[in-house]
Amino acid sequence: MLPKRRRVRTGSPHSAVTSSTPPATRFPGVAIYLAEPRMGRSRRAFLTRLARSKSFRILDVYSSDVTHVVMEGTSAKEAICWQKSMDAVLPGCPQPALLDISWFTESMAAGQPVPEEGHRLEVAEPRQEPPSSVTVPAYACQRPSPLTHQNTFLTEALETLAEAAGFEGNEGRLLSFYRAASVLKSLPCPVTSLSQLRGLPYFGEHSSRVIQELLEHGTCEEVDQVRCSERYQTMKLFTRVFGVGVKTANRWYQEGLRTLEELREQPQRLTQQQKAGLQYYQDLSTPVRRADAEALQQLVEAAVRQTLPGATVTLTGSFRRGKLQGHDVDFLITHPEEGQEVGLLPRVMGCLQSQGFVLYHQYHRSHLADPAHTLRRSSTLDAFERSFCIFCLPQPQQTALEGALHPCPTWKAVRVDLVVTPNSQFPFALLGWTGSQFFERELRRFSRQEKGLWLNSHGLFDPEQKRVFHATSEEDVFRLLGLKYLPPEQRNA
Ligand code: DCP
Ligand code: MG
Repeated sequence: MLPKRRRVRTGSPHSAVTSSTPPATRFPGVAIYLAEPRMGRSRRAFLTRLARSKSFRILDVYSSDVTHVVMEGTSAKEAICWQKSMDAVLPGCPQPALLDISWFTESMAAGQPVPEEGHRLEVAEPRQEPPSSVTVPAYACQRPSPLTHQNTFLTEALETLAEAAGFEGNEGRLLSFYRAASVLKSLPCPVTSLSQLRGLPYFGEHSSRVIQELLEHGTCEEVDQVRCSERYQTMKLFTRVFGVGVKTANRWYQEGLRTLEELREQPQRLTQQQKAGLQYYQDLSTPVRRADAEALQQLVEAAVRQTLPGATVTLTGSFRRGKLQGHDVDFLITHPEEGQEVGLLPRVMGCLQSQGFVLYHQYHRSHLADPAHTLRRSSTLDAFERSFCIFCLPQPQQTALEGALHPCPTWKAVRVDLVVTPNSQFPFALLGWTGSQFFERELRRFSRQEKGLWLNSHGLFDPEQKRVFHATSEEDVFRLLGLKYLPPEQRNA
């Protein structure tokens, strides 16, 4: 393990209350004892100050008051031995929870005690050691990435830095942080020590330093600074507006704009899409729930059935990967008989509009005159017939009493993407629109770099042999690429 850092940070616990004067505590049921053996005295003193600055109760001496014993770099076997020796000194003492340092660092980051599950030193075997002994394949499409994982606290920090790099147009840095975060998402256990990163792909000096700081202090100064900065907050605010990408947000920022009100005052510089985005900003920045996605699926299915019997509607995007919330709802429409789908979307939109479900939509005609052309361009943008919409989704009716107590709006604006694909391209479109965005990026990179093939949402192309591959399912596409099949819920890279 790398040496622990001992630098003094602005506003850090070094400047907080001294260990001899414990302050008022906010969590009366929690009295922590930091067991020193592997921790070292100065680190223990640092962690004590950190915890007290966050109003946790830390006991300097082990006693019957202790409810939580925290250890670092200690196996469960060693922890139990330690506990037995304490029991010998203080017989009859109630048994405290024996916890790994990961419980402590997560609690510090959360500002309150987190659940103990997953942090207990209770197995009569050595602590689960490094995923560094776990082999992690280099591409995200070669490994399962479940929806929930063990390292959220670390991946969120790395993803903030990736996002900030994206705002500065620094693609290399963005990818480095996303790749490192994605590796952590696929690990079977929480990272509690830097040594566990050894041998993992994409952990360079910078990402490792961020993880080290998070593990030692519960926070990372660089990440905190980014999150608090005017630049990051404004770029986030602007890029959340429907129709605003990083380039536009950056231009507005450089021109001195900082708020949505300032944007609204200058309608002449906004596209129709951005105007709609601002108009419904509040609703659109509220996560869409799975129940909303299912209600929308019923609306879209009814309109599609009415317009073209036999046509199918498939929910894609984050909801297909099992997420309970998303920023929009993505649907893929096709018909088993190739050609029947041509010109379908304007008719479906007309049907939905006549029922009052469409607040805004932008229709894109298909550019599929030559499907192989889109592959030869190796483009990541697809050329399907599609509509970027804002739907007016009726909300469940309230009873009179509920309405009187907590009146809720009767409808909600929701972003919806409708994409139409010819049946022969459906497996590629389904794979391409299921995501995650990073997973797709990795899949295309793997195809190109490892197999010499170009993949996008229209198909798979061999540029040397000038050959387009056929597939009838997603499983076929994985097989063609020589990859083990990953179901949608394992593509949350
Ligand atoms: N997609 C892609 N490349 C892009 C944009 C999208 O590969 N530049 C694919 C992968 C995405 C899918 O399309 O998962 C749907 O795009 P969304 O932006 O709707 O992303 P998600 O549905 O995954 O997430 P969210 O919950 O934010 O909507
Ligand atoms: Mg989506």
